[in-house]
Amino acid sequence: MKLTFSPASPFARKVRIAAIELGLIDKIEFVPATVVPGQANDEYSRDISPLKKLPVLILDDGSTVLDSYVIVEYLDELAGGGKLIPASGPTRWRVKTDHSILQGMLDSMLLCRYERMVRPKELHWSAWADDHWQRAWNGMAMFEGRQDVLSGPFTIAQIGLVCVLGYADFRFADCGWRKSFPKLDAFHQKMLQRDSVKISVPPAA
Ligand SMILES: N[C@@H](CCC(=O)N[C@@H](CS)C(=O)NCC(=O)O)C(=O)O
Repeated sequence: MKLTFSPASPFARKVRIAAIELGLIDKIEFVPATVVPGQANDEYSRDISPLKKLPVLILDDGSTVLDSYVIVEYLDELAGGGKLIPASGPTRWRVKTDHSILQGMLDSMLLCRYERMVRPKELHWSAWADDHWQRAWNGMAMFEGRQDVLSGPFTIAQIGLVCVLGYADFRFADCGWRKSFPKLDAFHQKMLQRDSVKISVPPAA
């Protein structure tokens, strides 16, 4: 299998952590891809995904699996199922919902970053970027109070939270999340003891 990848992408990091934790990392070839908002990549759009986003998992028969959540679900099934996404019961739906919130936080952080850093200055819309940042911040505030996630078993929700906090450090280094959310800070430090989390920290910006 191949995975379109960038070390800066929090979504690709989620898949990398999951693949390591599931013991599947050696079965995946990481293929660096350049997809930039505001720039066409006709080959990628035609051959890999019309959405022009990474990560995409390309199976040996040439078919594709996306997006990052679906890739993790696919890998989880390959590893026997129920490892990072509970197989059934109320926990399954709680973990999936937590992950959806974290996914939305990452989407908002990315939009915020694109608005502030990629969009030409004269076209900036601060209220819109601030609104998206606030969604991410409100999500962090919510997870600060979720002891069940912070000290619970390692699932895709915890992986998602690690990716949110790592992306906050990477792209919004001055946002002060550690000071505002000490329980998230303790969680993040604990998670960094896992090899999968440590080796996937985004490169210095
Ligand atoms: N929902 C997607 C989001 C993926 C995503 O937004 N990837 C970003 C990189 S972090 C991207 O490819 N952006 C390029 C673009 O929008 O042109 C997932 O979970 O995989």
